[in-house]
Amino acid sequence: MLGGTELKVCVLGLGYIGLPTAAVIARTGAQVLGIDVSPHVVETVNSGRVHIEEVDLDGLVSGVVARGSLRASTQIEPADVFVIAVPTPFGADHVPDVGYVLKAATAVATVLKVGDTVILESTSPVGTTEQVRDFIAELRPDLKVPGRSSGGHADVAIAYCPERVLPGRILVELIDNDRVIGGITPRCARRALHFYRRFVRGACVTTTARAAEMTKLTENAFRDVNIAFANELSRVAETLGVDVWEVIRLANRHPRVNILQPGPGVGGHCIAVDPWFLVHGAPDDTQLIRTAREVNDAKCDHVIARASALIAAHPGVPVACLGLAFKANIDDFRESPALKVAVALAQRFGSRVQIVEPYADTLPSAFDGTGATLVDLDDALERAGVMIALVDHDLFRSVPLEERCDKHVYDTRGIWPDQPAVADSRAMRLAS
Ligand code: SAJ
Repeated sequence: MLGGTELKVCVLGLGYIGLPTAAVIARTGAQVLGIDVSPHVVETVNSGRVHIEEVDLDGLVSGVVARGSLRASTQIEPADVFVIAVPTPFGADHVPDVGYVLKAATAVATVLKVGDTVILESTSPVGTTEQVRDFIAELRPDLKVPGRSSGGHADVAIAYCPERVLPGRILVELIDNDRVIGGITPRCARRALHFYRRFVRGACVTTTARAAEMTKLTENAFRDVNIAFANELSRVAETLGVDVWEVIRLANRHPRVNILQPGPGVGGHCIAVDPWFLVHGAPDDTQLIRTAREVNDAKCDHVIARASALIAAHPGVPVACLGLAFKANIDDFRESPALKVAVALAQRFGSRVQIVEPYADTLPSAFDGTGATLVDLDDALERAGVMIALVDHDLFRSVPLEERCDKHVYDTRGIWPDQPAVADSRAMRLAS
């Protein structure tokens, strides 16, 4: 059935990855059923709407739902291909929690039949796809699973293919990015490859499930280590009284240097989480990866200390915190360092603190009882005497110098290169 127009696909998890993936597959003419534990999500998708903000996703979902190619349910149904895209958080001590993956595998096992393909897309510790295979083998002893049954071909294919898309560009990157497809066996990898060819324009490269799992973790750990380098540089530059943004701009003129941008820490549900899966898998061999995580987390506390010192140095002056999202131009506040900083400042300075976040209608509950208020950018620019820039939303970048030059500014993202260095930065250094 693979490649035919009647292909039935079941996507488990309709979050930031699952819903766009389900919609893109539905656009190829496949019959897609999206499964989610939340009745609200299921209802929203079935009415042709979306519960997450992502460029062009609303139009795509409403189109494929109207055409009858995509529907959602809380109950799994038989299909030809199952794509598991559920969260993999970590628990206490950063131990990975693959409970949602195994729960999804349990549901798949109830309807699995000869000829089906099961693909895990969730970012997972190395060995999880084999765990899924073992789980299915135990629940369905009637089926020959790959790599465990001797004699003849396996009845089902099981593979790992990590998503690698960037929030804000998901629909483009789902199609254009290369995919790494790791099979439990080479035959499993080829089956999954055949499926991805339906909608991926980038190269599809096959390997083992374990190598594909580690590849995904490696990509995000690589980025985390490089951001940690930038964050460490920003602290060195503060100590030495140098403008880190200028140093990075100049260093990046070297043909083999490409330093990332410092910020208030690393957020989101990927870069701040996935490196721990490598640390957990090989604790004695991951000094650098672990330290990078710690450097990035410590940067957030450092920003809270410096911002607090700046605010305390100007008693009674209204403060504007610009941004809560974990990065620019998105509405996602998960693991957001900007949110953590703003909440800490609101808890300490109460109603003096105003929050500007164009992607929020109300303040998150973490601000309850602090006295902080959500205001629009114009109000903040009119009233605030201290401004802490926490997110590089385009809206904030567009504020010209004439609207900021009379304020005490702490720009944690380097969005305003023309902001004059003020005596405050020395005061902040001494106080923090
Ligand atoms: N950040 C910096 N400085 C930078 C770049 C990012 O401080 O120079 C911060 C951001 O502000 C944010 C965090 O890092 O708080 C993460 O943002 P991001 O844009 O680096 O990454 P994500 O989490 O949106 O998406 C990443 C991507 N991975 C890589 O680029 C290697 C994406 O391709 C993955 O699909 C995604 O993780 C995922 O789902 O794993």
